[in-house]
Amino acid sequence: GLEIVGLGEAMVLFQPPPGGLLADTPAVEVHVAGAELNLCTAAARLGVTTGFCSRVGADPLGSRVLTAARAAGVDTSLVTVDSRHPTGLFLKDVQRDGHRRVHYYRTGSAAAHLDRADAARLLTARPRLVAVSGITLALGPGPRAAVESVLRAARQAGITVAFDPNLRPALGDVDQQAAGVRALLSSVDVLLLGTDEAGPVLGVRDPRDADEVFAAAAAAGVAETVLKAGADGCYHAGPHGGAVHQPSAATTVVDPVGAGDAFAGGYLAGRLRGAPPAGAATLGGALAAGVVAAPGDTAGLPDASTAATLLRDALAR
Ligand code: KDG
Repeated sequence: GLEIVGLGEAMVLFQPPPGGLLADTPAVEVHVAGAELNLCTAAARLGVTTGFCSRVGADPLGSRVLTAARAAGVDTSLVTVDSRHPTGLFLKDVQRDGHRRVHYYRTGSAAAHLDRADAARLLTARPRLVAVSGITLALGPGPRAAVESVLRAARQAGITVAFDPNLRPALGDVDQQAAGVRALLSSVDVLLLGTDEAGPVLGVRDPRDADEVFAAAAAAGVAETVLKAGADGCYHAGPHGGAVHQPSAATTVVDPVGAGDAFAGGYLAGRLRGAPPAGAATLGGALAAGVVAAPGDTAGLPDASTAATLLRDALAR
């Protein structure tokens, strides 16, 4: 069976090569991306069996998503091909000051038509862990219902729920997205969130006060929390519950998008294989450092043999 299944939308990403801008680049790089697929790609690199549950269009971009997922070792038998709606795409611009902007072309996409039927398909696969994010909640009522029905059934089915709010200003009002996430927290086992998300999602006063963030998440019913602090690394649970800081392993930053997903994939893979939070966070941090050093969302992940060594180290911690 599958250990991790990600539920969400994958898209094709068109991005100028490093240093280029959409406004005048003569050529773009083409990548496949999507938070939950990125997470599965990272976990698969570590040898964890992963699957992706989604819909793509019956078009070349859909083929490209499927091909990339399979090449990454991610099972696609839970992806359906929708002949009536297209595969979504997005463009990414990394400005000269390092600021990035995404432009989505995903309204009405195949994955925007996810619904309870997809949840039912996912549940029949009986993964050990399901990875979902706030992005899917923001895609519309159908996708939201898909996430809700997976979460409702998960505990009974013995499936661990990992959740990343992934608040996306380009998808609409962030406070509304945060409220949607908050409503589901009592069904979440592992919450991985960014410091910029802790305020809107958990209502904490100081999002960099990791102990306050952990306490607020626990009060909302979350068993395990990881706070991602970007260039400042992360905070994971210590042996006695309190938050422990871990510095970032990144040395070169080319494109930070996708780092959170790689971190989550590494962290969850480590936890599934029995690593303590500290080891899992080190593993996630190592994968994230690779991803930020390369364009695209998953380029820069370590090769399988380096990944195996990182996993062994994580288990030894
Ligand atoms: O975390 C990276 C994602 O944001 C990116 O891959 C695109 O899934 C995506 C989204 O909806 O923003």
